Amino acid sequence: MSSLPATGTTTFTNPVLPGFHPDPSVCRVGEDYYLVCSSFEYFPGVPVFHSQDLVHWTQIGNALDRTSQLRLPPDSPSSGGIYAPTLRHHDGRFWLIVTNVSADGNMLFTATDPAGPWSDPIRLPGVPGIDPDLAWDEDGTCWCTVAGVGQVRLDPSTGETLGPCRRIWSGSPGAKAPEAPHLYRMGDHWYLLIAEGGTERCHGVSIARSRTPDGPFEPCPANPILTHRGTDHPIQNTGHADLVQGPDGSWWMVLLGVRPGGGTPGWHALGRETYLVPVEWADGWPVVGELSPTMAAPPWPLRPGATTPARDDFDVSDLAPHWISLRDRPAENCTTKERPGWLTLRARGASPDATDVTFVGRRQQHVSCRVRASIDVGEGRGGLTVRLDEAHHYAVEATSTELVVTARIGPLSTVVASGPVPPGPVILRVEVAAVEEVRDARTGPDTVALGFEDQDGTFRALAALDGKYLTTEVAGGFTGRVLGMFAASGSVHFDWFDYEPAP
Ligand code: 6LW
Repeated sequence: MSSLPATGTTTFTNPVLPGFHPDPSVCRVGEDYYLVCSSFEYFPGVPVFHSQDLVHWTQIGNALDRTSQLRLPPDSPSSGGIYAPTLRHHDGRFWLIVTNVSADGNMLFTATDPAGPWSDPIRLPGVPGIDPDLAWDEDGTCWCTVAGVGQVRLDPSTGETLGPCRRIWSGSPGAKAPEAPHLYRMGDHWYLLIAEGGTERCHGVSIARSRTPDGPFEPCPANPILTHRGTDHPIQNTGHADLVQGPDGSWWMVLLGVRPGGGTPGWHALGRETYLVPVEWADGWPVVGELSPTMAAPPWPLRPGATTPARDDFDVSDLAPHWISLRDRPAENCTTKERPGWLTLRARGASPDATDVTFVGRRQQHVSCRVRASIDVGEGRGGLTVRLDEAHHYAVEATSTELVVTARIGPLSTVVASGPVPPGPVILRVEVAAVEEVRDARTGPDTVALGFEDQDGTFRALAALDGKYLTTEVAGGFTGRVLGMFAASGSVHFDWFDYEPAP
């Protein structure tokens, strides 16, 4: 293997999966790596990524793309739904275990191709709690370990549990929320990796080991092996990790972290993102390398995969896998077939306040970015929205005569600005700009400007709003910003949608 990365670069950028991509779980099959994340109230759920270098990830599908696999009731809350998957490869198949906290609890899925199709769910009524992990020992016993930290043996072909769920570790004394367990056989030991301290600023990663998969577990004397709690590191909330070996046999960790911006307490808009960090071993324990926005490239060729183009013209009938909707996506409400070359959204809920609003969006992946969409509302009403959840969103909405900017922040909802529809094709635009200067403690992380384009392409902002209200520190929950199109009444057509990082 060449010692110089193929791209000639000597560094890579963290996060490796920017935007709302929390709770990463990774597995390796030969030269290929696959990674999955939590998806909460969004449909399709559990995005699946592929990489050959651990640095560049291409989305190849969503594991749960049928309502038979993913039931998200219309009234299920934001940040409900799908929590913390584990992805493993065993016995020639991919295994995905995940919790749907809004409907079916713990479930197991299998696939021969991680791009899909994935099986219908095998329900796991005997597996309690969240964050299920799967590991197999030499004699074929399947161990399912959950937050807490509990463990139960499982027949993965039926979902039947064999015996009771036993507590095998409680994490570090005094630390809250021991969760996100992953169990690995390495040499003579079984290692139990967990997150603890909660998924906010105190998050961290700890580990214990045992000679047998079910304990007793001996904690690492250096726990937590990774945390940024109590520091002013630009990457915070670091935790919920999974381990994997690089192509050269070196060890690496994927984990989640956030990038708070602005003044105090710091607000993060993009949700929990996926990071990559090297791991070395000393005295039989993992030692996590320094995590930073710019990292030394691994010693194998970097192999960038396909990137998502800035523009989606809606010229192909199936939506690309990065497009997500809320709770379900019935074909009659979201189609590229009604008007070829356009995405047609047919309204259900009357605004982004509604849990059943017809919405198609993508994750905000850059702290500064620009979204544009060409819209034809006909006699209907719809537009672009910047969404954290039903109770936290901004929108620029068009009718046949008027453009309106709305803001919903918790219980308060207001029309911020309005103006006449411009002549010619209507192009709505949103610009998110990270703050360049924190003027005082209350300076938000970014500004969200909403408006339209003149015929010469000039941006006409109708309003520019503080982005802090669309962050997890204000809204709560586990998700991140999603930028997208919605229909609030009638049928609304979109000719194209552009997402670009700001220059
Ligand atoms: C997840 C838990 C956590 O189940 O947050 O960061 C919860 N960790 O492990 C939701 O993502």
